[in-house]
Amino acid sequence: MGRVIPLFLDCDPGIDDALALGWLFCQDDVEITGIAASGGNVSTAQVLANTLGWLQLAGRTDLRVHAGAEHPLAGVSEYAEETHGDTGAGYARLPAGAATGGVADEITDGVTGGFTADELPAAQAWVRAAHAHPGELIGVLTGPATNLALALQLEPRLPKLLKRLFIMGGAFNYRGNTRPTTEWNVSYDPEATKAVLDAFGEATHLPVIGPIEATEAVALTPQRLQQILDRPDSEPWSAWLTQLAEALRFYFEFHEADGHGYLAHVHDPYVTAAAVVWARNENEAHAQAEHLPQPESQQPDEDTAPAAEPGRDSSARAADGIIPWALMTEKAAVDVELIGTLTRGETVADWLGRWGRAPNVEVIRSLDAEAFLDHLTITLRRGPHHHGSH
Ligand SMILES: [Ca+2]
Repeated sequence: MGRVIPLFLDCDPGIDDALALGWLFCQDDVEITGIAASGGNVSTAQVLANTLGWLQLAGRTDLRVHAGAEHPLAGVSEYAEETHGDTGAGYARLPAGAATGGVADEITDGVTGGFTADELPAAQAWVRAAHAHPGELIGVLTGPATNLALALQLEPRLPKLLKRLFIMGGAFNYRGNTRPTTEWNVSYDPEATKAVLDAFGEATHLPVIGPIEATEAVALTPQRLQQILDRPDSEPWSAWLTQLAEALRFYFEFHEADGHGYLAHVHDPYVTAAAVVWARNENEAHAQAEHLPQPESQQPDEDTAPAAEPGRDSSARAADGIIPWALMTEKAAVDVELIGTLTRGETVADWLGRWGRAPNVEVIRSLDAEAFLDHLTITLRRGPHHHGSH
Protein backbone atom coordinates (compact mmCIF):
# COMPACT_ATOMS: atom_id res chain seq x y z
CA MET A 1 0.00 0.00 0.00
CA GLY A 2 1.25 3.44 -0.90
CA ARG A 3 1.07 6.60 1.13
CA VAL A 4 -2.20 7.39 2.85
CA ILE A 5 -4.30 9.94 0.97
CA PRO A 6 -6.15 12.36 3.25
CA LEU A 7 -9.47 13.33 1.67
CA PHE A 8 -12.33 15.64 2.60
CA LEU A 9 -15.67 14.92 0.92
CA ASP A 10 -18.36 17.59 0.64
CA CYS A 11 -21.51 15.85 -0.55
CA ASP A 12 -25.31 15.88 -0.54
CA PRO A 13 -26.47 12.22 -0.54
CA GLY A 14 -28.16 11.87 -2.92
CA ILE A 15 -27.99 8.51 -4.62
CA ASP A 16 -24.82 8.91 -6.63
CA ASP A 17 -23.17 10.50 -3.59
CA ALA A 18 -23.95 7.24 -1.78
CA LEU A 19 -22.10 5.37 -4.54
CA ALA A 20 -19.14 7.71 -4.09
CA LEU A 21 -19.15 6.95 -0.36
CA GLY A 22 -19.32 3.25 -1.08
CA TRP A 23 -16.36 3.44 -3.43
CA LEU A 24 -14.39 5.35 -0.78
CA PHE A 25 -15.15 2.72 1.88
CA CYS A 26 -13.38 0.21 -0.38
CA GLN A 27 -10.09 2.17 -0.53
CA ASP A 28 -7.54 1.05 2.05
CA ASP A 29 -5.18 3.95 1.48
CA VAL A 30 -7.68 6.79 1.86
CA GLU A 31 -8.13 8.57 5.16
CA ILE A 32 -11.51 10.28 5.07
CA THR A 33 -10.69 13.27 7.27
CA GLY A 34 -14.24 14.55 7.27
CA ILE A 35 -17.51 14.50 5.39
CA ALA A 36 -19.59 17.64 4.92
CA ALA A 37 -23.26 17.00 4.23
CA SER A 38 -25.45 19.80 3.12
CA GLY A 39 -28.75 20.54 1.51
CA GLY A 40 -29.34 20.69 -2.14
CA ASN A 41 -31.21 17.63 -3.26
CA VAL A 42 -33.20 17.70 -0.03
CA SER A 43 -32.90 19.71 3.22
CA THR A 44 -29.61 19.79 5.11
CA ALA A 45 -31.15 17.96 8.08
CA GLN A 46 -32.33 15.17 5.77
CA VAL A 47 -29.00 14.97 3.93
CA LEU A 48 -27.20 14.78 7.24
CA ALA A 49 -29.46 11.92 8.33
CA ASN A 50 -28.90 10.14 4.99
CA THR A 51 -25.14 10.46 5.31
CA LEU A 52 -25.12 9.15 8.86
CA GLY A 53 -27.40 6.33 7.77
CA TRP A 54 -25.18 5.23 4.87
CA LEU A 55 -22.14 5.34 7.16
CA GLN A 56 -23.83 3.51 10.00
CA LEU A 57 -25.06 0.80 7.65
CA ALA A 58 -21.47 0.33 6.43
CA GLY A 59 -20.16 0.20 9.98
CA ARG A 60 -18.21 3.43 9.52
CA THR A 61 -19.31 5.31 12.60
CA ASP A 62 -15.63 6.19 13.09
CA LEU A 63 -15.98 8.91 10.47
CA ARG A 64 -16.83 12.52 11.24
CA VAL A 65 -19.84 14.06 9.51
CA HIS A 66 -20.32 17.82 9.57
CA ALA A 67 -23.52 19.72 8.97
CA GLY A 68 -23.27 22.03 6.02
CA ALA A 69 -25.02 25.26 5.19
CA GLU A 70 -28.81 25.39 5.33
CA HIS A 71 -29.10 27.59 2.27
CA PRO A 72 -27.04 28.74 -0.70
CA LEU A 73 -25.10 32.01 -0.42
CA ALA A 74 -27.92 33.90 -2.12
CA GLY A 75 -30.34 32.48 0.44
CA VAL A 76 -32.96 30.62 -1.58
CA SER A 77 -33.17 26.82 -1.56
CA GLU A 78 -34.68 24.77 -4.36
CA TYR A 79 -34.95 21.08 -3.66
CA ALA A 80 -34.96 18.16 -6.05
CA GLU A 81 -37.10 15.50 -4.41
CA GLU A 82 -38.20 14.28 -7.82
CA THR A 83 -34.60 13.29 -8.58
CA HIS A 84 -33.61 11.41 -5.44
CA GLY A 85 -36.96 10.73 -3.74
CA ASP A 86 -38.55 12.38 -0.73
CA THR A 87 -35.67 11.40 1.53
CA GLY A 88 -32.84 11.76 -0.99
CA ALA A 89 -32.13 8.04 -0.82
CA GLY A 90 -34.70 6.68 -3.26
CA TYR A 91 -36.33 3.51 -1.90
CA ALA A 92 -33.44 2.77 0.46
CA ARG A 93 -34.34 2.39 4.12
CA LEU A 94 -31.45 3.60 6.19
CA PRO A 95 -30.93 3.34 9.91
CA ALA A 96 -32.37 6.48 11.47
CA GLY A 97 -29.53 8.82 12.22
CA ALA A 98 -29.73 10.26 15.70
CA ALA A 99 -29.04 13.67 14.23
CA THR A 100 -32.63 14.31 13.35
CA GLY A 101 -34.46 11.13 14.27
CA GLY A 102 -37.59 9.68 12.79
CA VAL A 103 -36.34 9.77 9.22
CA ALA A 104 -36.78 6.12 8.49
CA ASP A 105 -37.66 3.07 10.49
CA GLU A 106 -34.84 1.08 11.98
CA ILE A 107 -34.20 -1.72 9.54
CA THR A 108 -31.13 -3.56 10.68
CA ASP A 109 -30.58 -5.83 13.60
CA GLY A 110 -27.60 -5.01 15.70
CA VAL A 111 -27.15 -1.50 14.39
CA THR A 112 -27.72 0.85 17.22
CA GLY A 113 -28.64 4.49 16.97
CA GLY A 114 -26.71 7.30 18.55
CA PHE A 115 -24.41 8.05 15.62
CA THR A 116 -24.53 11.80 15.42
CA ALA A 117 -22.96 14.57 13.42
CA ASP A 118 -19.80 16.26 14.64
CA GLU A 119 -20.40 19.62 16.31
CA LEU A 120 -18.01 21.44 14.00
CA PRO A 121 -19.83 23.06 11.07
CA ALA A 122 -18.75 22.02 7.58
CA ALA A 123 -16.90 25.23 6.66
CA GLN A 124 -14.72 25.02 9.77
CA ALA A 125 -14.20 21.32 9.15
CA TRP A 126 -12.80 22.08 5.67
CA VAL A 127 -10.32 24.50 7.26
CA ARG A 128 -9.34 22.09 10.02
CA ALA A 129 -8.75 19.28 7.54
CA ALA A 130 -6.58 21.52 5.35
CA HIS A 131 -4.53 22.69 8.34
CA ALA A 132 -4.10 19.11 9.53
CA HIS A 133 -2.72 17.99 6.13
CA PRO A 134 -1.11 21.05 4.51
CA GLY A 135 -0.24 20.38 0.88
CA GLU A 136 -1.63 16.85 1.11
CA LEU A 137 -5.40 17.12 1.38
CA ILE A 138 -7.53 16.08 -1.57
CA GLY A 139 -10.83 17.96 -1.62
CA VAL A 140 -13.84 16.45 -3.39
CA LEU A 141 -17.08 18.32 -4.02
CA THR A 142 -20.04 16.21 -5.08
CA GLY A 143 -22.64 18.69 -3.89
CA PRO A 144 -23.07 22.45 -4.06
CA ALA A 145 -19.99 24.58 -3.31
CA THR A 146 -21.56 26.56 -0.46
CA ASN A 147 -19.52 25.13 2.43
CA LEU A 148 -16.23 25.49 0.59
CA ALA A 149 -17.06 29.08 -0.35
CA LEU A 150 -17.75 29.79 3.33
CA ALA A 151 -14.50 28.03 4.26
CA LEU A 152 -12.59 30.29 1.88
CA GLN A 153 -13.92 33.28 3.81
CA LEU A 154 -12.42 31.76 6.97
CA GLU A 155 -9.14 30.67 5.37
CA PRO A 156 -8.25 32.33 2.04
CA ARG A 157 -5.11 30.17 1.75
CA LEU A 158 -7.15 27.00 1.16
CA PRO A 159 -6.18 26.82 -2.53
CA LYS A 160 -2.52 26.62 -1.47
CA LEU A 161 -3.21 24.29 1.45
CA LEU A 162 -5.02 21.65 -0.60
CA LYS A 163 -3.11 19.27 -2.81
CA ARG A 164 -5.93 19.42 -5.34
CA LEU A 165 -9.66 20.05 -5.54
CA PHE A 166 -11.99 17.89 -7.65
CA ILE A 167 -15.48 19.16 -8.43
CA MET A 168 -18.47 17.36 -9.88
CA GLY A 169 -20.52 20.05 -11.52
CA GLY A 170 -21.29 22.31 -14.40
CA ALA A 171 -22.42 21.92 -18.00
CA PHE A 172 -20.36 23.52 -20.75
CA ASN A 173 -22.11 24.30 -24.04
CA TYR A 174 -24.53 21.52 -23.16
CA ARG A 175 -28.13 21.02 -22.17
CA GLY A 176 -28.47 21.14 -18.41
CA ASN A 177 -30.04 18.67 -16.01
CA THR A 178 -31.72 21.35 -13.90
CA ARG A 179 -32.56 24.36 -16.04
CA PRO A 180 -32.00 24.26 -19.81
CA THR A 181 -28.29 25.11 -19.53
CA THR A 182 -27.45 24.39 -15.89
CA GLU A 183 -26.25 21.47 -13.80
CA TRP A 184 -27.72 20.99 -10.31
CA ASN A 185 -24.71 21.64 -8.00
CA VAL A 186 -23.82 24.91 -9.69
CA SER A 187 -27.42 25.92 -10.33
CA TYR A 188 -28.20 25.56 -6.62
CA ASP A 189 -25.47 28.02 -5.54
CA PRO A 190 -23.85 29.83 -8.48
CA GLU A 191 -22.20 32.43 -6.23
CA ALA A 192 -20.47 29.70 -4.26
CA THR A 193 -19.13 27.91 -7.33
CA LYS A 194 -17.87 31.21 -8.72
CA ALA A 195 -16.11 32.07 -5.45
CA VAL A 196 -14.43 28.65 -5.40
CA LEU A 197 -13.33 28.74 -9.05
CA ASP A 198 -12.04 32.31 -8.71
CA ALA A 199 -9.98 31.42 -5.64
CA PHE A 200 -8.66 28.04 -6.78
CA GLY A 201 -7.16 29.49 -9.94
CA GLU A 202 -4.23 30.26 -7.58
CA ALA A 203 -3.75 26.60 -6.69
CA THR A 204 -0.56 24.73 -7.58
CA HIS A 205 -2.61 22.12 -9.41
CA LEU A 206 -5.64 23.66 -11.08
CA PRO A 207 -8.91 22.29 -9.75
CA VAL A 208 -10.50 19.58 -11.86
CA ILE A 209 -14.15 19.83 -12.82
CA GLY A 210 -16.22 16.93 -14.13
CA PRO A 211 -19.25 18.43 -15.91
CA ILE A 212 -22.33 16.44 -16.82
CA GLU A 213 -21.55 16.25 -20.53
CA ALA A 214 -18.58 14.08 -19.51
CA THR A 215 -19.89 12.30 -16.41
CA GLU A 216 -23.28 11.37 -17.91
CA ALA A 217 -21.42 8.71 -19.87
CA VAL A 218 -21.13 6.80 -16.59
CA ALA A 219 -24.48 5.06 -16.95
CA LEU A 220 -25.10 2.33 -14.42
CA THR A 221 -27.50 -0.33 -15.70
CA PRO A 222 -29.53 -3.00 -13.86
CA GLN A 223 -27.13 -5.56 -15.36
CA ARG A 224 -24.15 -3.80 -13.80
CA LEU A 225 -25.98 -3.58 -10.50
CA GLN A 226 -26.70 -7.31 -10.62
CA GLN A 227 -22.98 -7.97 -11.17
CA ILE A 228 -22.24 -5.94 -8.06
CA LEU A 229 -24.86 -7.79 -6.00
CA ASP A 230 -23.84 -11.24 -7.26
CA ARG A 231 -21.33 -11.98 -4.53
CA PRO A 232 -21.01 -14.10 -1.41
CA ASP A 233 -23.13 -12.82 1.43
CA SER A 234 -21.09 -10.96 4.00
CA GLU A 235 -22.48 -8.54 6.54
CA PRO A 236 -22.58 -5.63 6.78
CA TRP A 237 -21.46 -4.95 3.20
CA SER A 238 -24.24 -7.07 1.71
CA ALA A 239 -26.80 -5.10 3.72
CA TRP A 240 -25.23 -1.89 2.48
CA LEU A 241 -25.40 -3.05 -1.15
CA THR A 242 -29.00 -4.16 -0.71
CA GLN A 243 -30.01 -0.63 0.30
CA LEU A 244 -27.86 0.84 -2.46
CA ALA A 245 -29.80 -1.31 -4.92
CA GLU A 246 -33.07 0.05 -3.50
CA ALA A 247 -31.79 3.60 -3.90
CA LEU A 248 -30.71 2.86 -7.47
CA ARG A 249 -34.06 1.28 -8.34
CA PHE A 250 -35.63 4.67 -7.66
CA TYR A 251 -32.87 6.39 -9.67
CA PHE A 252 -33.42 4.03 -12.64
CA GLU A 253 -37.11 4.90 -12.62
CA PHE A 254 -36.37 8.62 -12.45
CA HIS A 255 -34.00 8.44 -15.41
CA GLU A 256 -36.50 6.38 -17.38
CA ALA A 257 -39.25 8.90 -16.70
CA ASP A 258 -36.83 11.61 -17.86
CA GLY A 259 -36.34 9.81 -21.20
CA HIS A 260 -32.83 8.41 -20.61
CA GLY A 261 -33.81 4.73 -20.34
CA TYR A 262 -33.87 2.40 -17.31
CA LEU A 263 -30.40 3.26 -16.02
CA ALA A 264 -28.73 5.86 -13.81
CA HIS A 265 -26.13 8.49 -14.59
CA VAL A 266 -23.79 8.30 -11.62
CA HIS A 267 -21.62 11.39 -11.72
CA ASP A 268 -20.21 11.48 -8.19
CA PRO A 269 -18.34 8.17 -7.92
CA TYR A 270 -16.39 8.96 -11.07
CA VAL A 271 -15.13 12.34 -9.84
CA THR A 272 -14.35 10.90 -6.40
CA ALA A 273 -12.42 7.96 -7.84
CA ALA A 274 -10.57 10.20 -10.29
CA ALA A 275 -9.43 12.37 -7.36
CA VAL A 276 -8.09 9.45 -5.35
CA VAL A 277 -6.41 7.66 -8.24
CA TRP A 278 -4.85 10.93 -9.42
CA ALA A 279 -3.39 11.46 -5.92
CA ARG A 280 -2.17 7.85 -5.85
CA ASN A 281 -0.48 8.26 -9.22
CA GLU A 282 1.12 11.51 -8.07
CA ASN A 283 2.51 9.84 -4.96
CA GLU A 284 3.87 6.94 -7.01
CA ALA A 285 5.47 9.29 -9.52
CA HIS A 286 7.17 11.18 -6.70
CA ALA A 287 8.33 8.02 -4.98
CA GLN A 288 9.67 6.81 -8.30
CA ALA A 289 11.49 10.09 -8.95
CA GLU A 290 13.13 9.91 -5.51
CA HIS A 291 14.55 6.48 -6.29
CA LEU A 292 15.90 7.25 -9.73
CA PRO A 293 19.70 6.99 -9.87
CA GLN A 294 19.96 10.28 -11.75
CA PRO A 295 18.07 12.93 -9.83
CA GLU A 296 18.37 15.43 -12.68
CA SER A 297 16.26 13.27 -14.92
CA GLN A 298 12.76 14.37 -15.74
CA GLN A 299 9.59 12.56 -14.84
CA PRO A 300 9.69 8.77 -14.94
CA ASP A 301 8.20 7.31 -18.04
CA GLU A 302 5.49 4.74 -17.93
CA ASP A 303 7.79 1.86 -18.88
CA THR A 304 9.74 2.19 -15.67
CA ALA A 305 6.73 2.75 -13.44
CA PRO A 306 6.36 0.12 -10.72
CA ALA A 307 4.15 -2.82 -11.52
CA ALA A 308 0.56 -2.35 -10.47
CA GLU A 309 -0.24 -3.78 -7.07
CA PRO A 310 -2.63 -6.71 -6.97
CA GLY A 311 -6.17 -5.45 -7.03
CA ARG A 312 -5.06 -2.09 -8.31
CA ASP A 313 -7.08 -1.06 -11.29
CA SER A 314 -4.92 -0.64 -14.34
CA SER A 315 -7.55 1.04 -16.50
CA ALA A 316 -6.66 4.44 -15.02
CA ARG A 317 -3.50 5.60 -16.74
CA ALA A 318 -0.58 6.02 -14.43
CA ALA A 319 1.25 8.86 -16.15
CA ASP A 320 1.85 11.85 -13.90
CA GLY A 321 -0.69 14.59 -14.38
CA ILE A 322 -3.26 12.61 -16.35
CA ILE A 323 -6.76 12.64 -14.92
CA PRO A 324 -7.72 8.99 -14.41
CA TRP A 325 -10.12 7.51 -16.98
CA ALA A 326 -10.27 10.87 -18.78
CA LEU A 327 -9.85 10.69 -22.53
CA MET A 328 -9.54 14.44 -22.94
CA THR A 329 -9.24 17.39 -20.60
CA GLU A 330 -8.84 21.07 -21.34
CA LYS A 331 -7.54 23.91 -19.19
CA ALA A 332 -9.60 27.06 -19.53
CA ALA A 333 -10.74 30.24 -17.84
CA VAL A 334 -14.12 29.27 -16.40
CA ASP A 335 -16.72 31.53 -14.85
CA VAL A 336 -20.30 31.20 -13.67
CA GLU A 337 -23.24 33.19 -14.99
CA LEU A 338 -24.89 34.90 -12.01
CA ILE A 339 -27.31 37.31 -13.63
CA GLY A 340 -28.81 35.77 -16.79
CA THR A 341 -32.58 35.62 -16.55
CA LEU A 342 -32.55 32.32 -18.48
CA THR A 343 -29.02 31.10 -17.81
CA ARG A 344 -28.24 31.88 -14.15
CA GLY A 345 -25.95 29.12 -12.90
CA GLU A 346 -24.51 28.22 -16.30
CA THR A 347 -20.80 27.45 -16.33
CA VAL A 348 -18.99 29.32 -19.10
CA ALA A 349 -15.56 28.31 -20.39
CA ASP A 350 -13.51 30.73 -22.48
CA TRP A 351 -12.17 28.06 -24.85
CA LEU A 352 -10.62 30.61 -27.24
CA GLY A 353 -9.03 32.86 -24.63
CA ARG A 354 -11.09 35.91 -25.50
CA TRP A 355 -11.19 37.15 -21.91
CA GLY A 356 -7.39 37.18 -21.72
CA ARG A 357 -7.58 35.41 -18.34
CA ALA A 358 -5.33 32.58 -17.23
CA PRO A 359 -6.98 29.16 -17.03
CA ASN A 360 -8.39 28.48 -13.56
CA VAL A 361 -9.82 24.99 -14.10
CA GLU A 362 -8.97 21.73 -15.84
CA VAL A 363 -12.22 20.59 -17.44
CA ILE A 364 -12.84 16.91 -18.14
CA ARG A 365 -14.20 16.81 -21.68
CA SER A 366 -14.65 13.08 -22.17
CA LEU A 367 -13.90 9.89 -20.30
CA ASP A 368 -13.68 6.13 -20.75
CA ALA A 369 -16.96 5.35 -19.02
CA GLU A 370 -16.89 1.59 -19.68
CA ALA A 371 -13.45 1.24 -18.11
CA PHE A 372 -14.59 3.22 -15.10
CA LEU A 373 -17.83 1.23 -14.78
CA ASP A 374 -15.79 -1.99 -14.87
CA HIS A 375 -13.65 -0.60 -12.07
CA LEU A 376 -16.66 0.57 -10.05
CA THR A 377 -18.39 -2.80 -10.46
CA ILE A 378 -15.34 -4.78 -9.36
CA THR A 379 -14.66 -2.46 -6.44
CA LEU A 380 -18.17 -2.46 -4.98
CA ARG A 381 -18.57 -6.19 -5.53
CA ARG A 382 -15.34 -6.87 -3.64
CA GLY A 383 -16.29 -4.51 -0.82
CA PRO A 384 -14.12 -3.03 1.92
CA HIS A 385 -11.05 -5.05 2.85
CA HIS A 386 -10.59 -4.10 6.43
CA HIS A 387 -14.06 -3.64 7.63
CA GLY A 388 -14.34 -3.50 11.38
CA SER A 389 -10.68 -2.70 11.94
CA HIS A 390 -11.38 0.99 12.52
CA1 LIG B 1 -24.26 14.90 -5.29
